[in-house]
Amino acid sequence: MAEQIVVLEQVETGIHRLLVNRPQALNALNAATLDALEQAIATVAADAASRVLLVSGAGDKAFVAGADIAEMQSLNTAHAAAFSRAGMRVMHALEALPVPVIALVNGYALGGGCELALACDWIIASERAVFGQPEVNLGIPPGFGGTQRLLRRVGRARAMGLITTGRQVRAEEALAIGLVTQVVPVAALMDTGLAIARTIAAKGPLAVKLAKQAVRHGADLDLARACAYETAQFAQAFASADQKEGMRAFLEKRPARFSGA
Ligand code: DAK
Repeated sequence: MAEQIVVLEQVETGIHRLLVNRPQALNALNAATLDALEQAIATVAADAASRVLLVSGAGDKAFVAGADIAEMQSLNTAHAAAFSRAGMRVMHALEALPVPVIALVNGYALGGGCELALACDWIIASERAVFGQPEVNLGIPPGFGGTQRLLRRVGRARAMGLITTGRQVRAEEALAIGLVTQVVPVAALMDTGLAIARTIAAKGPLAVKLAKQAVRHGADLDLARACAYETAQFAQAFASADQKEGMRAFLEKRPARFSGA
């Protein structure tokens, strides 16, 4: 059987890992990979038992080295638009997942690969991670939301500097500018992601989802509207069994048994 270009596996109850699996091309995103990613993300979205998604790349050289340049080079305008829409759909779908999504980046995360990592809620990097938006070297600007998500993650001046020069940054600099939240040895990357995933999976599932929505939507609103949104999310939690169980368990001095309802 042919190797799957995208592998979705359930690592543990509630914890999925999405693996981009084209190591021979440094996991570059071609149209088939984007389609497979879209399907896999839809599977996670439809799984009510899902709690956390980890995203990584196969092999030891790259998370994802970008959109597939070999496939892109001969695109006409119509195909380029279709390719761009497919990439945008993947990034939006990933970002819109109700559960936290963590990118585990080892090696190159360039162009569309950096954009894929940016569409995740946060990024944990190995010491060998390298980030960049080198599209200007190819005569194109970023096309999968990189100008907007990098801007929101690291600020305007830093995003502008990285995007217009194509300069690549290593893990330590990525940490210093807030592009990643943590840098760990290569061998510890998956275990670090799993440990965080387990911590999240043990919390009230509905509370985690409501909090994620508030952070995500609130980031694009002014403070007053964002706080009103948070109030609505907070109030919604009080219609849940999880809120009753969480508070009862605290008062009874025992661990909570959340159902996600
Ligand atoms: N696409 C296709 N193949 C790639 C690739 C890529 N992005 N990156 C690497 N590969 C392939 C190489 O061609 C090579 O294949 P073979 O020659 O073995 O067949 C294999 O992976 C190993 O790569 P190297 O031999 O180059 O490995 P090195 O260690 O020497 O170098 C590198 C690693 C990551 C520094 C180098 O491979 C590199 O510079 N890769 C390209 C990085 C890059 O420029 N990435 C950005 C791609 S542009 C759009 C929407 C979005 C986008 C565009 C349009 N629309 C609006 C339509 C997004 C654009 C991008 O992401």
